[in-house]
Amino acid sequence: MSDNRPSWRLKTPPPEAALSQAQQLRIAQRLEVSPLLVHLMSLRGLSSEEEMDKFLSPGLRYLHSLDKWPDIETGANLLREAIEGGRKIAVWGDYDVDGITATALVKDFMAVRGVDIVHYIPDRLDFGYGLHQDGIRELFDKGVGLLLTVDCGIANIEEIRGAKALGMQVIVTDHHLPGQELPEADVIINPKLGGWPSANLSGVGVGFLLMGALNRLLPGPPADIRDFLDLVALGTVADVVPLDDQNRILVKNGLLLIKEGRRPGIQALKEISGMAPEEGVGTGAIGFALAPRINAAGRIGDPDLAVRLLLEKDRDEARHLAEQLDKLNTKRKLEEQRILEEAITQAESQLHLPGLVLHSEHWHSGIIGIVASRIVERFHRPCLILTKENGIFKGSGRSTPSFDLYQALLACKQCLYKFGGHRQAAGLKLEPFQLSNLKDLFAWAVEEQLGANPAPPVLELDAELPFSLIDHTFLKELELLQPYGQGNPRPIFLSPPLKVLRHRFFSQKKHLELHLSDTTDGTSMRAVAWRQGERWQDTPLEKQPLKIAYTPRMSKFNGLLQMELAVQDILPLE
Ligand SMILES: [Mn+2]
Repeated sequence: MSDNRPSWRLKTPPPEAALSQAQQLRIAQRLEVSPLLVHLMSLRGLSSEEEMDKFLSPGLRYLHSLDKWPDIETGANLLREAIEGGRKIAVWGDYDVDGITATALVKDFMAVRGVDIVHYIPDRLDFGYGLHQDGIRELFDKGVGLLLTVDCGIANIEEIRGAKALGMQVIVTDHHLPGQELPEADVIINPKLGGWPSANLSGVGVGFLLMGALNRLLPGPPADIRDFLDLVALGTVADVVPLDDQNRILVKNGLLLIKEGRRPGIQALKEISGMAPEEGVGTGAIGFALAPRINAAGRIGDPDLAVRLLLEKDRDEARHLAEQLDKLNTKRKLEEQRILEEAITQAESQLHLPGLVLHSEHWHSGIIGIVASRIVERFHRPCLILTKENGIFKGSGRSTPSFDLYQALLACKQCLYKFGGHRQAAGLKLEPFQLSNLKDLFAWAVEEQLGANPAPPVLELDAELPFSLIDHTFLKELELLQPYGQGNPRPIFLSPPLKVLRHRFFSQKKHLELHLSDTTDGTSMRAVAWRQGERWQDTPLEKQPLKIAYTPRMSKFNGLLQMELAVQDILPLE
């Protein structure tokens, strides 16, 4: 196997955010934070005291007012007319967390305003993502007169034409990239159409704005629209959209609601994931604990289970539903592990290629996407994973940061039956006889973009941080940078040269614990390198100085809360 050791690079601020030491110091004094925190914010592209203040305290007052968002008013008016005219409304969502939270948000808001609507989440295996004729017909037969899509619809030209032909009104809300042709909906609300204060909203974020506008139009006392931000945070984080200033405001405030645990369904998910009732939830906990359990419903079960959970008002019933999701998630994890092992074996036989195409006839199509992500993490090259369903290969692809997967699939389109997606992730279908063509064309397309020998991964470091500067105050300050996400990664620091006082491997030598002393100031700290035991097994760690790339944090150790360093990587100094 090739050596995947990342090369380390110390980040510098983008030119427009480069500050002199005097400027950093002045801003630090005004905001009452350390100059290092100001430096970390400039690395994230922030250049003024005002921007940094807003970043540290992103209050809801900083959200752009509703009339700044194109087409939201028009959509809200159409909804109001439909409600007043007694038209039955259906919301059509998606089976991932963004689509499920968006569906729950619309339904919950409408219920609070006394409007009863129906919802529809397509089945992943039978129909896949987006609208389909059978479902539209089903809704029509139920008397639905207005179809509102969330997190989907922008690509469903034919299906929306069909709905219109049946006499339905259609409002499309979506955040996916529009194609050449737009659907003939009554209103299309999509931040990717341009003119929006933020193009990065998630599906549930768009739904939230639309309900906010409708809230002002309906007669009677308005709902407190802030109550729905927990759903917005959940869907936005799970969809991994960039946390730009507007998304940061929505997410940071939504996470506070999740911490409070007011929505029984989210609270039950926290509990079943082993979190304390009032425990704070960061983007990490959403990614590792809450989102996978919601997604499990759509991957290998019934996505409706997750919608019901998020809408449930009764705490006992919510707990019961969360248990069901948890069971599905456990099943998903086992299945994922099995597929991953087979996929790794295949990948290892393809390491002479810059891109991987892995396939089997019996991998679960709801899980191959996650496995593709794991393969990319491990082998640092773009990967397509295919499985056979109804005699046809169905695949899911994941990309590396510098690679445009959608462009690569465009270059393979002559052998594909169907494909779609974006730079980082895509889906595809092909006839089995095209498999070897796909392998050739994909290898060629990857080499075309990346060259025959892809560059080693780069580990970006925020700043050099000697151990003597790590204290509780600094750790509290770091928390202000949360929530982390795209464009705002968790800071990773570079240590000065260190001496290893002692070390041990634990959990069947999977992990490595180190006691380290900073040679520049004599401070010692405990550090843990998770999942790196195997790698350092044969290195005489005490014999040589080394540097680490690390993140300091609070951790429970022997029942006590204490400071600990999470080690990303180790660099022995010869
Ligand atoms: Mn989405």
